Amino acid sequence: MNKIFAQGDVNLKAAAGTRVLPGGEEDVPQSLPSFLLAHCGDRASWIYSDQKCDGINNCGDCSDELSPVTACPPCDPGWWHCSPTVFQYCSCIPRTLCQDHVQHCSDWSDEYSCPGP
Ligand SMILES: [Ca+2]
Ligand SMILES: [Ca+2]
Repeated sequence: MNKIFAQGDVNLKAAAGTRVLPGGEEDVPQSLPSFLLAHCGDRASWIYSDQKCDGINNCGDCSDELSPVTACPPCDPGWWHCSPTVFQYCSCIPRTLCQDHVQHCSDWSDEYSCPGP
């Protein structure tokens, strides 16, 4: 006798708990609608669609924040455009990191040019 497992429900719950890892390492959950998901540049990793262009490096290679995979608008008003020195960001850093006496941009513009939050 063949049993039919309701795998969709199980996968959905597992996926909802895996937002921690940048660019989930596991397979794309088949049970999620494709519009909720976006592939990273290496195609093996994926993120939730709302993680695109949120300023955070979710894919690990910034492909969720930078072209060619993603066309993101310029930094939001609360962000400063520079080349970050920290892995977490891609082309903008939160202005809360400006004027804090710690280098967050490769050209130090967060400390010398950015007016602050
Ligand atoms: Ca992101
Ligand atoms: Ca800083």
